[in-house]
Amino acid sequence: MKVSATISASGSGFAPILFQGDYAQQIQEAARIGFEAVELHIRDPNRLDRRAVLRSIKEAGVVVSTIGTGQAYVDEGIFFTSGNEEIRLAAIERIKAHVDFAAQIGARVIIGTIKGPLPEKEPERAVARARAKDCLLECAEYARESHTGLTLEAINRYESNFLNTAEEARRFIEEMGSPVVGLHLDTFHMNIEETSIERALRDNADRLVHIHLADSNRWAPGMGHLDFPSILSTLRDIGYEGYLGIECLPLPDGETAARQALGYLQNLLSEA
Ligand code: LER
Ligand code: MN
Repeated sequence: MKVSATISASGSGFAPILFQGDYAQQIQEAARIGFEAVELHIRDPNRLDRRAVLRSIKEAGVVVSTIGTGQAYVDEGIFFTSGNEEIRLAAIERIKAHVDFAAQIGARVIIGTIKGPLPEKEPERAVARARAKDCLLECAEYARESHTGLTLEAINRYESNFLNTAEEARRFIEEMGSPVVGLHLDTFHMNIEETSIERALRDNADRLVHIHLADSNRWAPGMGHLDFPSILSTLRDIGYEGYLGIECLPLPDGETAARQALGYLQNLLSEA
């Protein structure tokens, strides 16, 4: 299990990111602190200086584990469940652009908040859910053709009313039946939604492809009251070999949070 640092351009409404600013510089900074992998949160890959990012990844010798895509929803309002076809098509095109870049760098593409919210009542709710499934299936087929994986993230009820628990996300993945969509869990959301974080990890081990780590207060692991020794030993027990993406608030500042997360987790990982 390698620890991956979240990086994003500054100025997004999405806050729990360790390194914010110029991507190429922040990749160097994450590597300098000791991270072997990075998770790039990108609003629009078509507006990114991809060459500079590719150069920086190579120079820093880091792997890109994953690409976060939620900023397109938070900052631009495009999402899969929308009743407006233009908005749905824009969300699909955006994810396809992420897949193109991810295929180039061997990363997985995260489907988190871009899935969008559901209306409160039926029958509109079921219609929106089916729209999300169709959009995701189209993206999954595109990803499959370029040998790229997608991760579907369960997100807590205060941020989304669609796929809150590991079980709900897992069932949605199974209904879709695409081999390239895996389950993505996040300890911050799990702390709110799951009866037991460890049990949810065990029950869904066969689908788990990515995990975000943050403590109970969304500060770096070790700064709240989650039991990370137990969480990591469960991940080890279930044979999880993916990345540990540190998606936490950059508090008291990004570098301190990054050093805290990495030092704390490396210590736990070395106690095999
Ligand atoms: C949202 O809170 C979150 O956890 C992100 O990973 C969504 O993409
Ligand atoms: Mn997350």
